[in-house]
Amino acid sequence: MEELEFLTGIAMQAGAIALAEQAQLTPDRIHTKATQLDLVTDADRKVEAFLSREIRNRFPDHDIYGEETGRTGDRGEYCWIIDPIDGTTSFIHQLPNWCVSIGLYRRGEALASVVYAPASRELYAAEKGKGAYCNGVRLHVSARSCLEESLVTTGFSCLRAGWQEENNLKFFDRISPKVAGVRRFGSAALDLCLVASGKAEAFWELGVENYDIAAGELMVREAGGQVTDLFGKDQYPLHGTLATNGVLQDTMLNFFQDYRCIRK
Ligand code: 2AM
Ligand code: CA
Repeated sequence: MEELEFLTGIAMQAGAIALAEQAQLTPDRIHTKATQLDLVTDADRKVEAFLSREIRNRFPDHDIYGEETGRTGDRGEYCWIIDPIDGTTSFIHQLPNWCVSIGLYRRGEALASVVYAPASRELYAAEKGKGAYCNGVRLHVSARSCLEESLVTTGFSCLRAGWQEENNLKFFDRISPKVAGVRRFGSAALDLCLVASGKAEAFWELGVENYDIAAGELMVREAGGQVTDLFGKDQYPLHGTLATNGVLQDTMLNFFQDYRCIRK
């Protein structure tokens, strides 16, 4: 698919730009967004500007929706959803758990996606109906069905957004004793890739946005997994997000029976 080849190329170039920026990141290049905890760097903006420019040049009729600049274009058929750096806090702290995440959608349906983690040189790519791959190797979700043997990942974007009630701590407290381990890496896109890779059995989040999961959700589905909201329906990420190997979807959904969505 022409678009996936293009997507792979620009994601790798974007990753190289971000990696170079990370090496010379200084406090004056870090800024706050909605709150003191919500950070953006010059690198996020530079990478998004690069990706938007490349996409616009190649596909002038397509819409673009990016974390830092919002939506451009209103044709509504094709839309490229960009998270220039997913895991910005890790990026700022010189940790490796961040990535460039891009999904191509047609009328709301994911067609192709790429997640590139430059620090580990992992390039995840998926195409609808054609599978998901990491550095060319086909991905499959894990077959584990026993919750006690399962590794799950989550995040606390809701705390960063200042949620007082119905935040993720309740579910973290509930799920932690029932599984082999909970990991919190700080990048929803990479967490979804871990589920797709069969390294983690599940991922849940309450407060992430479309651009955090736009690429990773196709990765999970093309690797044989399942993605729903926390009610088991398809209103994710608005009503929370749950991705599993499929086998554990209902088991994990049981933890959220009293979940109340406070987002509109
Ligand atoms: P980011 O690094 O691009 O902000 C961590 O739990 C995950 O939540 C990351 O994917 C992070 O993406 C995202 N996240 C954290 N706070 C967020 C916010 N206020 N809005 C959207 N996504 C957020
Ligand atoms: Ca993000």
